[in-house]
Amino acid sequence: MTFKSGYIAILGQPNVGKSTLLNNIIGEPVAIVTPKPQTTRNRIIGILNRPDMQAVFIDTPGYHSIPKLMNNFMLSEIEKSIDESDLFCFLVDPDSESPETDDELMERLQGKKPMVIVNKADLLSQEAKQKWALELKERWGLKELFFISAKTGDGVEELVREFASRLKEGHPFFEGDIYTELPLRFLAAEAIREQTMLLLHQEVPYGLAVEIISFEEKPQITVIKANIVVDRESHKSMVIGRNGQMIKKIGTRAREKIEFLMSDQRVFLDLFVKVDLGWTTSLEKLRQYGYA
Ligand SMILES: Nc1nc2c(ncn2[C@@H]2O[C@H](COP(=O)(O)OP(=O)(O)OP(=O)(O)O)[C@@H](O)[C@H]2O)c(=O)[nH]1
Ligand SMILES: [Mg+2]
Repeated sequence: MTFKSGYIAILGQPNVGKSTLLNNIIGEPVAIVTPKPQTTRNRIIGILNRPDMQAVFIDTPGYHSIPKLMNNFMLSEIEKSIDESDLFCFLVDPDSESPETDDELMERLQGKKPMVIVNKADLLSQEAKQKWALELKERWGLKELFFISAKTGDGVEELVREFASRLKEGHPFFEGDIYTELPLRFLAAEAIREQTMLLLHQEVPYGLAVEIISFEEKPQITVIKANIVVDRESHKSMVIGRNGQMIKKIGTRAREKIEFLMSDQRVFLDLFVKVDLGWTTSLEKLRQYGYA
């Protein structure tokens, strides 16, 4: 039996469902998902191990070009992912408000034969699918186009089989049966950021970061202390909530997710709020919170 392996980058504009697709393929909630654009900030590795292949997926931040410091970091994460990968999944929302951004990314992927995938097909009628298939094929001169629903899983297994047929023969990159090589500290910080984003509806998300203060794995329990960092004084009270109700809720939900990621080991999570005025505009601060 020939064994195949390779890196597959998942690319596309914010909110198209890249992280949902990664999680569906891997079968674990490795990347955080929220209804808000620009959820993913770092490259997220998910490893699919099958008897005849190891496919290493890289979920990337949403492709966009608003000139801000954080975005420069996110764009560099996208660039690295493109350089490292053998295959390219280009997720599109055909009804995108910014089709020119898709054109830009398509230009960047010139010569790399990206597989163009329309996600959220569960929201499209049969007629809409036909219409978009025609339009997108003509716009980019495509021979084929894939329709999937990362949320329901429709079309995902067919897609994975397509990757398998396109990957080259090679050895596994990662030993054992691990599904990611991201450290638990990072996954825990992401789980806290995810629950904060899900529970807060204002503009807090963009100035939000999570800083792990300590992470102690004891025999019976893992004790994690973390700061939820906001960039404005007024955001502190939103995160805390009336009588501390909000931060308590964030803590409970994030702890449950971290326990799940740690195969149901017990976790004690202690959360604090830290105001770091305008941190998103300082290169040094970005580095401090892991965005460099
Ligand atoms: N109906 C439907 N919703 C989906 C599908 N895939 C993703 N979503 C939803 O779309 C939203 C964004 O999903 P994400 O996976 O976070 O999108 P993303 O591309 O990773 O977003 P960024 O990290 O911000 O770039 C979430 O609310 C998902 O539940 C799908 O196939 N169908
Ligand atoms: Mg994402």
